[in-house]
Amino acid sequence: MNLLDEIRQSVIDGDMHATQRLVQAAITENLPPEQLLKDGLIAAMTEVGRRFECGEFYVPEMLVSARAMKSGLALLRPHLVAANVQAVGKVVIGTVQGDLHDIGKNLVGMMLEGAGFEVIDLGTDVSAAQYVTAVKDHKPDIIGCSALITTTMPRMAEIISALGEAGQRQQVKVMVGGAPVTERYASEIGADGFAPDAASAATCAKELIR
Ligand code: B1M
Repeated sequence: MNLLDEIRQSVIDGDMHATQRLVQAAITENLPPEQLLKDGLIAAMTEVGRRFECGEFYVPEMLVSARAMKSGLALLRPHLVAANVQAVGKVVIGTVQGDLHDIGKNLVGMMLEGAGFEVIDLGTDVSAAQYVTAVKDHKPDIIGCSALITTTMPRMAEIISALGEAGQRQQVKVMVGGAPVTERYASEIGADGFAPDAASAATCAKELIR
């Protein structure tokens, strides 16, 4: 196995220490940072997403892989910046106001990073006004809203209205998700994209910016 194969395998195995060691070795061997990102970390998370979608992996496996990917990305990031490698897009993500559930949202954020997006995480209990400010400050391609409680789902519609009132609706795509959210609800409130899980969130985000 070459170094890139080993990096991919370590992420798929969720072996954070091996990922760090191998990414460091690849950096020392002067492998191009962009190749390390695309053919190493992103390729591994694409495979993790595929395994999740076909039922081979479950949330715990996806979490440990995402943690390994993040640890490799942390070592690689300064080299990506130095080499001026651009993210594929920018996503501002958060859990909507009144809702403190963040496990799924964090997983979505990690899968988006694994797919090459820059992710700005606003945390939980995020108001429509905070989204509007974040769109102004960060100019993302996509905003992601997560809701886990049926009573907090309407906050998503309020966020979409607030973006319209602030004249920002044409600037950003809105992706929604969370256990009680459905494709039908997403379309009723005028969201651009819906994903039922973290793996498909990464696919959906890529489609939204295409
Ligand atoms: Co809460 N809780 N909880 N809880 N909790 C639920 C959601 C609930 C279904 C439990 C139940 O009653 N059976 C219920 C909601 C019922 C309803 O809405 N009708 C509930 C309730 C009622 C509450 C409280 C009100 C309880 C109380 O205090 N009386 C309270 C609310 C607090 C608040 O938010 N204001 C509360 C509190 C908590 C804890 C703090 C204890 C804890 C959260 C810890 C944390 O997140 N840091 C908690 C937990 C853990 C749960 C359950 C057990 C698990 C949620 C979870 O993390 N799932 C949950 C019951 C359940 O789901 N079985 C429950 C794992 C996670 C990986 O999945 O979040 O669905 P999920 O994310 C998936 C997809 O949905 C999707 O991708 C993710 C990964 O594949 N996805 C997106 C998520 N966001 C996305 C965004 C996208 C795209 C996809 O695009 C942007």
